Amino acid sequence: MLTLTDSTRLLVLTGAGISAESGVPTFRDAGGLWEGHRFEDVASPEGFDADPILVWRFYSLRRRGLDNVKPNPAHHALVEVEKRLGDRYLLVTQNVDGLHAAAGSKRMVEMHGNINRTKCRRCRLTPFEDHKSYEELPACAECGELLRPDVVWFGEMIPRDALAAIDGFVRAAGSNLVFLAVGTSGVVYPAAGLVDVARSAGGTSWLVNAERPANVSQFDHVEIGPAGKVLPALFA
Ligand code: BV8
Ligand code: ZN
Repeated sequence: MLTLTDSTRLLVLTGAGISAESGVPTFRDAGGLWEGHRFEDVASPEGFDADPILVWRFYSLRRRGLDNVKPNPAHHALVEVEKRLGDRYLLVTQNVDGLHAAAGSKRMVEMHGNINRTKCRRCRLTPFEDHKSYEELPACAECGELLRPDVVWFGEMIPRDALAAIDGFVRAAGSNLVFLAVGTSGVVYPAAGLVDVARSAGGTSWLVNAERPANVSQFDHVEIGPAGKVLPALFA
C-alpha cells in the first residue's frame, strides 16, 4: 500500500503499459518493429527524411487506432490522486496517446510529445489537428515544408520545459519524494533514468508493471500486475 502523507510529493512516470487496458498496443507488443523496420529507425528524424510517407503512415495508423479508445481505471486513479495532492503531485508521461489529458490529468508533462499534434519541420508552426490527411503527407500552409508528428523521436532532445518541470519538482521534494513508475519497460532514456534521479534525491521508488522490466532492481517496491487493477488498489 502506498501511503500518502501530508508531506509526500509524488512524481509519477507512465509508459505504454498504462494504456494497454484501454486497447492501445504497447511498443513491446509490436516487438519493436513496424513493417519490418526497427521502431527506433521509423521513429527518428533520419527515418522521416529517408521515407516520410512510411513514417507518416505509421503515425496515422496509431492515431486512427486512438479514435475510439478511452482512459481506463489506472488513468482515473491518477486523476484522483492529483486531486488529493494538488501541487505535491506531478505526472510525467512517455505516452503520446493523450489518454491522461482525456481522463482529466492537469499537472502533467508529456515528455515525448503528443501524436494528435503536428508541427512544421521548419517554422515549428503547430497547425490545428489534421486528422483528415491520414494518407498523403501534409505540407505547412506557411512555408510549404513537410509537417511531422509533434513527438520526440529517437536522437531528439526532450523539450527543455519538460526537463525543467521534472528537475524543479524533484529538487523541491527532497526526501519527501515518492517516485512511481507505471507500465514502462525502462529501456528508453532519459525517462528510464528517472528512478535513479529520484533515488539520488533521497526519495523512495515504486513500480507497477505487468512484468519485471529492465531497471526493476532500481525500485524499492515492485507490484507486478495490470495497472488498471493494481493502481486503484495501491491508493485505496
Ligand atoms: C535523447 C515518442 C539526447 C514517439 C518515444 C544509442 C544511439 C542513439 C540514441 C541512444 C543510444 N542509446 C541511448 C540513446 C538515447 C535514446 C534511447 O534511450 N534509446 C534506447 C532505444 C536505448 N533516447 C533518445 O534518443 C531520447 N533523446 O536521449 O536525447 C540525445 C540526443 C542526440 C543523440 C543521443 C542522445 C528520446 C527518446 C524518446 C523516443 N520517443 N516515443 C512515439 O511514441 O512514436 S520512445 C517510446 O518507447 C515511448 O515513448 C517510451 O519512452 C519508449 C518505451 O516504451 P514504454 O512506454 O516503456 O512501452 P513498452 O512497450 O516498451 O513497455 C510497456 C511496459 O508495460 C512493459 O514493461 C509491459 O510489461 C508493461 N505492461 C503491459 N501491459 C500492462 C503493463 N503494465 C501494467 N499494466 C498493463 N496492463
Ligand atoms: Zn512551416
